[in-house]
Amino acid sequence: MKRVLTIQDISCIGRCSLTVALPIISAFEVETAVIPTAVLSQHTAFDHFYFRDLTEEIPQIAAEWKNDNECFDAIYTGYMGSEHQIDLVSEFFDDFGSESLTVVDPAMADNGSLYTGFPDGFAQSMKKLVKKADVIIPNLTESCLLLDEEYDPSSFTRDRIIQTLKGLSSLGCPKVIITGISAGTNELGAAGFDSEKNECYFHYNERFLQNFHGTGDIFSSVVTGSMVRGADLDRAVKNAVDFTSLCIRYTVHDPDRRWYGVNFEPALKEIPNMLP
Ligand code: PXL
Repeated sequence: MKRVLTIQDISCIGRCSLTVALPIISAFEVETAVIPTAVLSQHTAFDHFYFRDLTEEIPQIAAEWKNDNECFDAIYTGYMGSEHQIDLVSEFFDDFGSESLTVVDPAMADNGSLYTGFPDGFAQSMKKLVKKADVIIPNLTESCLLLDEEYDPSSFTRDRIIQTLKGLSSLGCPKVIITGISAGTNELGAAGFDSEKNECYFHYNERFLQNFHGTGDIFSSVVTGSMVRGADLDRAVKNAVDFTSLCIRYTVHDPDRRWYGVNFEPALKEIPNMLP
């Protein structure tokens, strides 16, 4: 059985980060190990939350694992609780990542702004991790932050998206996926660039009126599960777009609960059909 390690926070309520990565990657029939980067009562888009940083635990966990020569087919990182934590995870990649597919979701911003609690320089720190990744999965806001560009959603024509994919790849990452792009008013999807094949992929599905929280983490979990089970980038992007869209379809009748994440649970049964 393949084995993934995912490093991100556990938000006790709000269906994001570990509470979606674990069930989704497990549904790919992949063993899923975790390092929680922080414990939150609920994610930071709620107007109040308790936050307990777990940065100091990371080197201690790593030391135990080094002893046993633990290794992983993939390491997938998401929300990081602090800049120091990014440095520790970057060291973790050096120690454990040489044989692994490294997937970095620079989960730090959306709709033009950084998530609550992150300092202005956070994106500069995140670049260090992006440079070490095999696959990165930013949304449009995170793409602009990583490239030090202004965020102007109306400027994202197909050509600009291709230029952005290539710009991100030249930071040092061979495969790039940008999420949350649209082809027209009724479609929402993602674009991928595989620099080794010099190919771009665009996949879209239905666009819903309401935005729901946590969909980026669902998307990245499906990309990781798909790739570790042998899907190429094109297939992984299609799986993630279709699965995320299906989850939203199961949730649209419940717009008042948008901060509680999407109803991904009834969609899990589709995962076996996504394997190559
Ligand atoms: O879904 C991204 C995410 C993950 N973890 C925490 C968050 C967010 C986005 O707001 O606050 C704690």
